[in-house]
Amino acid sequence: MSRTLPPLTPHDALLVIDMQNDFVSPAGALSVRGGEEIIPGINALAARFPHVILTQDWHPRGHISFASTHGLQPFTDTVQAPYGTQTLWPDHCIQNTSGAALHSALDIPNTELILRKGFRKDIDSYSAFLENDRTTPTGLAGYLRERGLTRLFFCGLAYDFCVGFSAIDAVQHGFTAIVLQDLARAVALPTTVETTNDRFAALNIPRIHASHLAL
Ligand code: VGL
Ligand code: ZN
Repeated sequence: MSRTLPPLTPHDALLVIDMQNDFVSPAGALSVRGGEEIIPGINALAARFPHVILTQDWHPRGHISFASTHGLQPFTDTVQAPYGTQTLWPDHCIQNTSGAALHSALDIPNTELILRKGFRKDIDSYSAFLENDRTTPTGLAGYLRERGLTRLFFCGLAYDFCVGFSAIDAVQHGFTAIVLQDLARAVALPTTVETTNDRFAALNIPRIHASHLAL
């Protein structure tokens, strides 16, 4: 755990991952435990960041990642997609539904970009950079590069899926990534949190608390 970090610069961006009703609300379709409690901290941190980018999971009906599409069970069943094993989820974040909307308590007026991902019916996308086929780009790397945003701080949901994959891909695209552990919550399927922590460690991705950020 890092204790101090250099102060923020104009090259720093906060990426707020998938703070949508279906993940955040206890009654959401794919509710992540503790999702609501990180909202105030995210709002407060975002207000002090020079740049803020939000992501939105944005699936069509019948999406490949929905268990219902295959007549299978969410969380435990998987399918073999052309790109490999795809975990199956409850129907969630369907385009233009209230479940896909950003949570109403999220209050980040200085948001510069809302990036939608997972909109291709046959490819899921945990990462904000690369879809689950690991080859289809979302365009975010080019956007960040063109804007000179080089150091990226990650918070939101879910720690072990979209936050984790995004931070890892950020490093693999040449960006510096830092994860705000206290401002993220996990789905926590068996082994997913451990696997995420191991991958962060292997790539030297720091996990810090927002209070350790010298703003
Ligand atoms: C996510 C599972 C399915 C996430 C999105 O935001 O972490 N997890 N779709
Ligand atoms: Zn999804």
